[in-house]
Amino acid sequence: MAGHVAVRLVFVESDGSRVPSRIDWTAQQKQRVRAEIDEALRWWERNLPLAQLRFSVEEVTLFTGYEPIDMRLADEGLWIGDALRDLGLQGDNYFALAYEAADQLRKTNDSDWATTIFVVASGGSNGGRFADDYFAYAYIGGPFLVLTDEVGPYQQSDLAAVAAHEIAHIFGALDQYRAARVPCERRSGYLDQPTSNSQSGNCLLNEPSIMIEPVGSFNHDHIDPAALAQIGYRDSDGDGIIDPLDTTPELRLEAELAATNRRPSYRGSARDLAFPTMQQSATTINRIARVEYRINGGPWQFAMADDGSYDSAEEGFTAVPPLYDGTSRLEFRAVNTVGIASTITQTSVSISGVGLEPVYTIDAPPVSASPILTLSLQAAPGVAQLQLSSDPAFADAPWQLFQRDITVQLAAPGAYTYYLRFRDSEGLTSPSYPLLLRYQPPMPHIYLPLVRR
Ligand SMILES: [Ca+2]
Ligand SMILES: [Ca+2]
Ligand SMILES: [Ca+2]
Ligand SMILES: [Zn+2]
Repeated sequence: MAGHVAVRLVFVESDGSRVPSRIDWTAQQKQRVRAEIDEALRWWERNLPLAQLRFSVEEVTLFTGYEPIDMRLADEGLWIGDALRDLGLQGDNYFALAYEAADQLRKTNDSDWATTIFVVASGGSNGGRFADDYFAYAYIGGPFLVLTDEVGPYQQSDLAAVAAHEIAHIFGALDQYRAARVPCERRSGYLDQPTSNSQSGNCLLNEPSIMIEPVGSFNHDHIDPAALAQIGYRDSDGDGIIDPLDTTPELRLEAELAATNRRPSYRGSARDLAFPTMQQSATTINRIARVEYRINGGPWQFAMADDGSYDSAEEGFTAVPPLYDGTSRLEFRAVNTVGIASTITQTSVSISGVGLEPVYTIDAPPVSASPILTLSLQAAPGVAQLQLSSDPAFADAPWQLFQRDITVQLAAPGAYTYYLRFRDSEGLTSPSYPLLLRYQPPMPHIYLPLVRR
């Protein structure tokens, strides 16, 4: 359970087309259920601080010809199939439809995961339970979970706690209460972890948990280590990045292309390597954040993504390093969205005919008391233009005429990295130079309260 999870919250409504409708949702009931679901989602976000967890909810009412609360678990496909076809999907296999619905939702929201929560109105019948007494269940690993609005023997105000328990199943956690009879050794989840806190058998752990008793655990934020490990929340090397997010990118330099403007260009690809899993196919939700290279150990230079932006787990890149005459050592690496870098791929190249590397001096005040800073520049003759940006790719930063003094205005107190590069009259660009700019205003005056008499 990590990253952005899109949730489709479905209020299932009987329309009387197959059997007479007995129960109708009211706006007030829907609002109450929505608030409880939101509470459950906030609970997980709060309790998994290393997971970068964020839920977004899309609420929808979908119709079925059946009265779902009067049905049994074995017949769930009838009303769930109706509801998913009401969403506009086609087909008979309701599990396939549920995966398709989740996949669509994930794509629309550009989220990492998606799931569906079906809530059925019980209208007080059978103590808020289905015909065979179920009131809340989920499929391990998804694609959906089901709740009645009155959650059976629980209080309506405990719907959040029950939903929190079911959501854990969606991400691989198994039940631990005695009656579920899950053996300690049964493994589950992305990390394939045992149920060591199960009450069935003599398990290693015996801790209060949302997977044993939802209500008290919900109120006291109790999730045992085994359930945490099953949902992937384990940090084996203690670096603050949980295992499924603790991934490393791989970089491949594929070609050195013919020189353009006397400088060779390089093409390659970078790919984030998923944390290994025993259970399902390996997946990473991290993306390549950038590919960069340095020349003779100088500052890191930004390589452009072939499709214009670094926004997926696999990216092609192209770079035209700003090289000058002589032999240069080039080191390439990829960095992912959790800040982990690939190993460095090194190459060297000799070029001539470009000229010698010009010398630039950039003087910036170490700390400025004003938000407006002045940079003093010295450059070789022939330098015509410069580009200054807080973006290492210089997107949207216009080339401006070279000046000896340029000013930067910072928005708020703090430290900022800016990048500066030059271009000569022949169109050759220099490497980009990172600048750390600090704006630290003097201590504010303390105003004494004005007393009116
Ligand atoms: Ca109805
Ligand atoms: Ca880690
Ligand atoms: Ca891309
Ligand atoms: Zn359960």
